[in-house]
Amino acid sequence: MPTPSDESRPITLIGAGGHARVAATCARRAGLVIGAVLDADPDRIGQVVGGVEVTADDQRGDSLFHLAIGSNRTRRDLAFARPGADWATITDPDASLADDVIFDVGILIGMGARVQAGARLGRHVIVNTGAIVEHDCVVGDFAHVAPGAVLTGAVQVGEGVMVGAGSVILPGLSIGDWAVVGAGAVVTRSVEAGTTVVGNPAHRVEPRR
Ligand code: JB2
Repeated sequence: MPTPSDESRPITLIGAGGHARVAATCARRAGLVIGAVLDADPDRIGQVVGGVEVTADDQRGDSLFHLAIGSNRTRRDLAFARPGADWATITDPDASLADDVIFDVGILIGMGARVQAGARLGRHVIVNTGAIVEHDCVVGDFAHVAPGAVLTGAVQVGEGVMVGAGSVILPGLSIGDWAVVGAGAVVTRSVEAGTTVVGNPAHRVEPRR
């Protein structure tokens, strides 16, 4: 497993939206070099992200990449589309990490985020600005812990889960794969895979179409 932000090679960011600007900021603060920023949207070509001009998507195979896109499904699809790629983890220097955190690849840990003892983070996870992942939590591949969200101890977050901004998940609960926890929710019971919960205490709602 890589240690966070230990790369000296330039990183190619995939995506050039708001999340890429966050990733670029954290990377530069961590002393990492952004070598290229790729976007599939022609309207974004020529914009500047992290001091680098955005260029068109390509299939270069020799780079170190980071999937800088907020959509969990898009990060998953693009990770599978580049199976042999080398993925960089970006850790903001103002994040706090326990010594024994286990990291998979391609993770972003934002400004002021905290990840406590015994936590495990899956591949291409986002622990966004000021989020807290407490002791012994497991965060599944492609999940996003949005700004200010709190996973209290020993929470199990499945693959692709969106943990909304400012939400709180009480200790020992499980959030099933691809579930969505709405912003500000207080989750007091485990959440089934693929469902959306909102409110305090959190209750299930039909997802917006
Ligand atoms: O296959 C692709 C591809 N698919 C989408 N290749 C490349 N190189 N780029 C791709 N993209 C690009 O990701 C889109 O064309 C788009 O420019 C970018 C995603 O930007 P967007 O502005 O849609 O959102 P974001 O992912 O940067 O930020 C979202 O998620 C964050 C976590 C927003 O909701 C933010 O508010 C949020 N903080």
